[in-house]
Amino acid sequence: MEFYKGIGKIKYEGKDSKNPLSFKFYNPDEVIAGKTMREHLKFAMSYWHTMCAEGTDMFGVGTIVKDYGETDPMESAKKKAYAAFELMDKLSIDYYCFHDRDIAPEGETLAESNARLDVISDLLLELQNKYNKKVLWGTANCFGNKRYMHGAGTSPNADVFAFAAAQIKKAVEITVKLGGKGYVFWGGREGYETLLNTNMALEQDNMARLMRLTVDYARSIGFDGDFFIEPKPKEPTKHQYDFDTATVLAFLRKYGLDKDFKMNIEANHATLAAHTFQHELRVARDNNVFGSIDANQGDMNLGWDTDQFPTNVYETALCMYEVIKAGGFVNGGLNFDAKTRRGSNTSEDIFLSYIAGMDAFALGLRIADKMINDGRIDGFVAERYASFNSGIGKKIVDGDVTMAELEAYALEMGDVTTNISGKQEYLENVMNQLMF
Ligand code: XLS
Ligand code: NI
Ligand code: NI
Repeated sequence: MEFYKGIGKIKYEGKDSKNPLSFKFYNPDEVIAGKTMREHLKFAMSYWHTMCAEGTDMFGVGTIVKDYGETDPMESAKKKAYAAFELMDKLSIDYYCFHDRDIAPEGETLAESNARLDVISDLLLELQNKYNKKVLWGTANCFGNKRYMHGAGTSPNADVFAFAAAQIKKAVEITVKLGGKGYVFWGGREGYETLLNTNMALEQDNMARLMRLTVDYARSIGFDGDFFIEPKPKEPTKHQYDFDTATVLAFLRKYGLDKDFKMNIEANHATLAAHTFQHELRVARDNNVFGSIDANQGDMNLGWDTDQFPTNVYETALCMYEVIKAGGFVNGGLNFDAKTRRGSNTSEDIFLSYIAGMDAFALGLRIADKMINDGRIDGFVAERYASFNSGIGKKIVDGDVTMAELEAYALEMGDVTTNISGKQEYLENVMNQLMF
């Protein structure tokens, strides 16, 4: 059975092609800086947006039908799996990411939900082998069901904590069964609406307890991949604890979890935290916790997570620059945590959206490689800090100086006489020159 009829395998046709169903910039086997584009970019499909989301919003029902021709939820879940692999195959996407409830519908009881996951994960494993596809990461949806109205790991209700733990245990097992090298924590409702009813200290301690329990359990069943935590400052809760990379880092260090967790940075979440995407990536890279990316983009005029397919090449270029500088992906990759607009409601739109996103990142990779080879930007930054390579600067960096010595140095100097220009506009123009 074919779900995306009339759409064949998407091929690279180059930048002059006018065929909408072709890649203009993503040429999977082309080698850039010693690796194929496919290896650099490690594209993944998000099961929830691509296979499940029907275009609903706060004001209206779905505009896209995703029942795959079935009325029974389990039959629909099976067809969905077949459709998912057809789509990945046609788009040459090697990985996918999923929540437990995306792949198999929740049952009446936990036992029934788990049994359903067993059935569907058998099918997914079979399809992975047939199509040569892999799981990038798995996760548990601990935010959709009404039991999670006050959070999961941070719920004031211990029964909810226990239920979330049970759900995560199973999600980890399924991730391991499917060979995933990543497991994500996104604290969908791990935050608060008002401090008037919240014991923030206990909630954060409990979240750390849940993460520690998960790590220990996952390691005990042979999971040797990375745990990722995905920062987001707000939505759906007013204030989420995993606000941004810096906040999450402090949390992980406080609870001794920093050796097991890396960041899954999402572009739109950076925007919501009033940071650039590159800032979040840089903080992760500088602290050796860069892990994976949820590739999307927001809208600068809106204050919520619009999860649009990324098409802004300036952003993807600066992103790929950080990724290359971080040494590339190890267990992570580029997961398109993105959905077609409510008005883009055909199956073809899903393909056009992935093509747009993949081409934008392919361009980003090409430009990042140019930035690095060109060397003007890196060279400028190195030169800007050159005063720390010798003399008093070197002593400061080496920890080889006292306050009294610095005072003596400054007294002798009288005042600072030179400060070189930061040349922001020049560097922005270098970027344009490299891009166009
Ligand atoms: C929502 C998050 C979510 C995570 C996975 O804003 O981005 O989709 O990536 O739970
Ligand atoms: Ni995400
Ligand atoms: Ni998001």
